Amino acid sequence: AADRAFILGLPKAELHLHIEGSLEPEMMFALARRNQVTLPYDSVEAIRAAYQFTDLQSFLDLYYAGAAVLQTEQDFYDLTRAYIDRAIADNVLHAEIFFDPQTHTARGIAITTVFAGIARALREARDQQGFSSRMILCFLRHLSEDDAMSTLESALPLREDYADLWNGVGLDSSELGNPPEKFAHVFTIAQAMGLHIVAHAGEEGPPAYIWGALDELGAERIDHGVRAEEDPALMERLIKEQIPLTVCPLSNLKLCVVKDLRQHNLKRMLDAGVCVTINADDPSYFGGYVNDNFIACAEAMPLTRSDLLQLAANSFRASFVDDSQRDAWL
Ligand code: ES4
Ligand code: ZN
Repeated sequence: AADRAFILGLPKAELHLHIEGSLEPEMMFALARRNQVTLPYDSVEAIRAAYQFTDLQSFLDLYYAGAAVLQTEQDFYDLTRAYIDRAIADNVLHAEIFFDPQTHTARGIAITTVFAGIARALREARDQQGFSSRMILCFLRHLSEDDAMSTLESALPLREDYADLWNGVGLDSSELGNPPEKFAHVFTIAQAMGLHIVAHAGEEGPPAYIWGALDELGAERIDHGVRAEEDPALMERLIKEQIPLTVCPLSNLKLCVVKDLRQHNLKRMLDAGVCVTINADDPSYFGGYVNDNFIACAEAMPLTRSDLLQLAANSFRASFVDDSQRDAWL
């Protein structure tokens, strides 16, 4: 049996968490009612029953539809507040939270509404509970680079107001057919602005997309990256440069990236010396928060206490906080 108490007791950082993917069916229902949005489901159970995915796109279709209930600053606050409570329950001390402004601005929601709601919850949790966090603005790769550029421009005036939280940009959504190179220009500008860079790569896409994320976008961490194992030269680079992978095991299982967690390569990559971390991705859709991911891996692989300690340490090592903060956690 998995070392549940040991996992719960491990202080950890979460580095791959889409805030829109933490929207639980109960809140989706409540916000739909509050905002007079009609959902194509008549119960919370019906929503959960619909969460059976065959690949990334089959998930994204429901994820974007669900996000339509998020409309006001209070909605984004409530969503973030609920995530923080779950994270604190899992002994997460620090979270770097992805958000997808384009999912909301495309529906006429102002980007300031999105920033303000998320940030109010994060600052309140910092001040009242000592919960540390950052915000990573993600561009949707199924949209054009021009659209990403307009999004970055619309966020620019918010840089000072959110300097305590917003320190990075990322790339998510439909990977296949949307290689990193498509966004080289917007990431060059973001990097010149002093923002940290991450990108989803090697989830469904080939190792070439991981090379592209590193060399064309300047990614400092790779989100997922599980297909790196297919390319020995890439593995060598990830190990030599200690480029972190934010792996999301239950996500990989639910999206059929792997058939069974016993076949997942997380433990092999950890043993090879890759800086692997465990994360929840979209916990409401994939059936578990970060500790559920740790427990499922500990049962399937299995992981030793030393592996679990390494994974937790890696999460702090890979975080985008100042060295003094990082050293205090390690
Ligand atoms: C995502 Cl699992 C995953 N992959 C790519 N983009 C995403 N957005 C939210 N979850
Ligand atoms: Zn993700």
